[in-house]
This record gives sequence, C-alpha cells and structure tokens, in this order.
Amino acid sequence: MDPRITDRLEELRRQLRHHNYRYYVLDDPEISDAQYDRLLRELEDLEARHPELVSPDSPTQRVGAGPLEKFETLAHSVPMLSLENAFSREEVLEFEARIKRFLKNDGEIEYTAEPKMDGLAVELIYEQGRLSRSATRGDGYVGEEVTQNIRTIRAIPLQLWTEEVQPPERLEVRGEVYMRLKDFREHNRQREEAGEPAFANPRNAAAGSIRQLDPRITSRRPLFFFAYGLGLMTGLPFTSQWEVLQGLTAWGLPVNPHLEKITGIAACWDFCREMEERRHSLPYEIDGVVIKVNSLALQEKLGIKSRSPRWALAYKFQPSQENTRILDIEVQVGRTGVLTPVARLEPVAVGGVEVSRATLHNQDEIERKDIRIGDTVVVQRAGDVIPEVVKVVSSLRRGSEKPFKIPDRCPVCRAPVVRSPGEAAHRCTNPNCPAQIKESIRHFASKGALDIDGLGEKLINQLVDKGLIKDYGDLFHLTREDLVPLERLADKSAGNILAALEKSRQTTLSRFLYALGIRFVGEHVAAVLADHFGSLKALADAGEEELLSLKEIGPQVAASLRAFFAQPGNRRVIEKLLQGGLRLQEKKGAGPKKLAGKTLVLTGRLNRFTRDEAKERIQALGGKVAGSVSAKTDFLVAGEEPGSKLDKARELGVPVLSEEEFINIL
Ligand code: I6G
Repeated sequence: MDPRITDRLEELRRQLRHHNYRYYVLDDPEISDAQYDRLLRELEDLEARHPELVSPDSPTQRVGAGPLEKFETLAHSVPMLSLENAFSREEVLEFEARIKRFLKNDGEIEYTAEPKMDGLAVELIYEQGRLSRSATRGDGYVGEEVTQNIRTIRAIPLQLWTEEVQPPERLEVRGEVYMRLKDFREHNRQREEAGEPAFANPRNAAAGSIRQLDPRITSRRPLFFFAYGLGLMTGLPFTSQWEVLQGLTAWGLPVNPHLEKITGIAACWDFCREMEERRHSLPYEIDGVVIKVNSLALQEKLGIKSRSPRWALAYKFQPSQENTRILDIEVQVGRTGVLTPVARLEPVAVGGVEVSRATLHNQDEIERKDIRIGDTVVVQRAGDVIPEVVKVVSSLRRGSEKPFKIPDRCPVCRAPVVRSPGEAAHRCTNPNCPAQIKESIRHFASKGALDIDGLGEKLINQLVDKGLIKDYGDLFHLTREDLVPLERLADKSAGNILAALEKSRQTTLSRFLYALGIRFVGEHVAAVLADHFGSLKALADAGEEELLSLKEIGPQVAASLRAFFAQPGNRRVIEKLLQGGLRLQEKKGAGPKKLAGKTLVLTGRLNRFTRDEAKERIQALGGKVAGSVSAKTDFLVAGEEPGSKLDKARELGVPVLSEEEFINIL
C-alpha cells in the first residue's frame, strides 16, 4: 500500500478525533461544521476506495451494522448498584454520621461531589483500548447490549488515548448518556410535527434513543455522555475516586466539569445548595448531586448495604412546582392540521425559569382535569423542562371561570374542524391552511429532515405571507432577489440561506421521506422505507400489500403512504423539488459501491448474520461471494471456528476480516 495513502488516512483520523473531542467533550470547537464535514468526506472517499484500510475505530465507522432484530443481554462483571437517596440537609449530614459510626472513626472525610445527570446509566467496555461492548444498566446485574448505538455518540472515544496513562487490558467505564435541553426541545418539536409522541423529558429521550434497534436513528439523536466511575477496579493505579476521574479524562472520556473534591459533609451540603440554585442555568438536566467518599480504601472498608454502596449518596432536588392563573386558552394549528390548546398563564418562575404558556394537549385532557379559563392551577416543568398543568386548585374557584371547548372552525383559516372517531385530536380540514403550510415547511427544513440552516420560523412566515413560496416545493426555486428585500435579511444572510439550500439539495432518501411530513412517517419508518425500497419511485409505486409485508409498517402507515402518493398535489410538490435541483442519494445505482469488483469468501460461524444474509449484503455492495479461497480472492471473512479456508488465505496472503471488520465495511 502506498504510504502516502496510509499516512493521509491516519492524519485525517487523528484530526477528526481531535475536533470531535473539541466539539463534543470540551464544547469548544476549533473549526466550523463545514470544515469538519470536508475532512470527514475526504476520509470517507479514501476509505471507499480502500475498504481494506477501514478500521473499526475510524471516525467514519460510528454507524456500523444495520438494524438488530432484538437486543442481546450482557452481564455486568461488577453489579451496577443503585444509590441511596437523601432529600434534606439532615439526611445528607446523617450520611457522614453513619459512615463515622461504621468506621468507628471521627476524623475528617474527603468526598467528591458532582451533579447527578438525569440520563441513562450505561457501561462501556474497552478491550486493548478499543470500545468493544456496551450495555445499559438493566436490573443492575444484566443489561441490554447496545454497543452499536453507543458507538454513534461522538463524545465517546472509540479508542482510548494512551499518551498519559496506559489503559488496562480491560476497562469498564460507567456513566450517563444524556440529551442537552436545547437539543431535546428541538427533537421533540420535530417529533410532534411528524405526528410522533413527544418524549416527556430528556431522560426518556436519551433512553428511547439508546433503545433503538436501528443505529442510524440513534446516530441522528444528539446524545452526549459523562463518565462517573469504573466497574472492575483490579490492576489500576488509582487510590481515590478523584484519581479515577482524572484517569478517565486522560483516556479521552468526558467527565462532568462541575466535579469537586470537598472535605467534610457540611461543605458538601453547600455544594448541593449551590448546584440546586444553578441547576436551571446548566445546558442539561440534573436531578441532584452525587457525593462519594474519595478514598478507594475507605470505600472498600465501607462496602455495600443491600443494593447500594455505603460510601455514596444521591441528594435529590425538590421538584419545581408553582401556582398560577390561566388567563386564556389559545389554539395552535400544527403541520398535520391538529389543533392544540395552549394555556396562556400569568407568568410565574418555576425552578428559576419564567413560564407563561403550557400545552393542554387536547380537549379530553382539559375535560379530564376540568381545566377552565380563570382557574388557579399547579404548573410544573415536566422532567423539569416542558411546562405542564398538573391540576386545578379547586378550592380557589370563584365561580367566574369559563369552561373551554375546541372551536369548530380553524382559528387560522376558518375551515371546519373535525374529530375522527377514535382520535383525541381535532383537525383543521383545509390542506391549504396557512398554518399547516408554514409548519410543514418548518418540518421540511428541520434538523432530522433536510436540515436547512437559517430557515427559521420568522423567515418562513415572511416567505409564505408575501406569497414567495406556496409550499416546501418552492424552496429550491428561491433566488437572491426574492430574499434580499425581506425584512432584516441582509445580503450576507440571503447568501447564507442560499448556500444552506444548496447544501440540502443533496440528501438521503430516508431524510427526504421524513421531510415530506407524511402522517405516521417518523424518522424510523422513513429509514425502514428507504432501506427496503431504495428509491422514491419504487416507494411511490408500491402497493398496499408490499408495504404491509414490512414488519414495521402497519395498515395505518400503509394507508397514509398510499394516500400521500395518490394525491396529484403531493406529486407536483416533489416534481418541483426535483426540478429545483434535489439530488436524492438512492440505494439502487447510487454512488460507487464499496465492494464493486471484489470477491469475498466466507468461513466459520458469523454471529450477526446467516450465511445467506451475509451473501446478500455483499452482493448489495457490488461484491461477489466465492466458495473457496484462491489467488483471486480479495478478502476472507472469518467468523468463529473458521475452517481450512483460513489457512489457505494466510498461505496466499489474502487479507482476513473479522466479523467486526466485515460489519464495518458493510
Ligand atoms: O446512578 C449514578 C449516577 C451517578 C451512580 C453514580 C453516579 O456517580 C456520579 N455512582 C454510583 C457509584 C452509582 N450510581 C452506583
């Protein structure tokens, strides 16, 4: 192999790892997204031309194999225990008193204290410095193996750094996967627009994302990670929790920057109070503070009590709830015409954040809680994020409160509103309702869809209100002359919008299907459809029977797809996009195939595929599968207990791929 190629590959990988770290761990990027994308594309191109040089820890290999049928289980070598909770100063102080009684020692104790992330606990296993497997906490003893999803989290190194501290043969890192608040809000907005249920809080969003069977979906979820400890502790040079966390940092793992080393429990309590005050200014959700005895020797002495360590405590914050009044109930119209009642509230600070609106979901919810205009209500931030009305304070009713009914005409276009049998939602019946059109354009431009940077709500409102676009099909026909005269849109940002539109013209079939905003077609269904049909035409022409033959597609989704493609108006919009330069990366005949012209031979037992499946996947990438190894063989894929083909391959110098490496090529 030409050393210039291998050197460049290594250099690109090194740079991408470095910039990943700056962005996802330090939150302090040194280069723009576009510069990062250029480096990544160069690496992808180089690896596509030399698939034998792809290594599983290359930054291009975060999304490896296809969807799983189900998760396997993985036993934790050291149980992942739970933490004892404390809810008051007294209970925090009692924690130390108990420790001192147990140790029969009244000396000063040193602790570590850090925010308790409201995320999903996972374990990452590194073998020879490489991320080999990963599991959820599960019941503490056995979790679900979610390695291929964990690999998509860019804050998690696929390979540990070794410059400062040499990692052991096997390292078990424990920590929390979480979603930042702003990403959570944006993601929920997209889900609601797609007609998918919103996540109640960032914790559920993180857990739901990690429990996806399809890693491509997880890779589009903005997940982050903080490491907080280790499983197996043998063979490590650390003497304290603090040193453990320094070690994790030196290996390239993110550790919460608010971690502190504190002497005495009274000072730990001060830290708890300080974090409780600051919790709402953090970019992620925390629900308490974890305090741990710092010395590992003391931890060992203290041991475990039932299912939690005696040396650790979780102080849990008070939930944020406040009383306020409902001034009015307004109705919003969404992309699919759903009318959502939203309470306008007398502004009130809940957990340090001013709340002036709260969704009431639908008419049934309003009736179930008997909510009336003028009522005094208890509001809380669900999972401390989305404001919601918990209940009415009925003792404060004065008699002048007014019951609310969803109107029978759309508040935006005055078209009749209907409620289909069996549905909680009321809908506007006018497909040309300006509210629906604006929302569908917003969805089309959103992150999980075509990701058109800078095309926000205000600009969309202006474009639709001024008649410059009638639907998202017109977006790719916008010109500088259309944009520049718009309010507050200077020449430079018009240029930026045009550049963002240009970038979005090239997209994947899966993103595009999601962007169309077809009812019941969220990100996952879109990915399933793109995978199966490979092209827009094949999907548009698919009959109900073929759609229903897919496991994930039920009658409701199939009917919705058929109805969408049967409408000439929708086909016209797609035609406009194509004329405007949309370039879909479709599977069939798309791009250079990674294994084109290559001959592969399979030997041994593969864990992830049957022989036939492996063969199909190779053929789908343009490769050929031969029955025996010869000088013409390009690769031998060797599973468990390989046969004599392996010896033959070695003899002839044919490159041998492990199942893992094979999956990475796929
Ligand atoms: O669930 C947890 C969250 C955070 C933990 C934890 C933690 O440390 C910051 N630490 C331990 C030891 C355990 N659970 C069992």
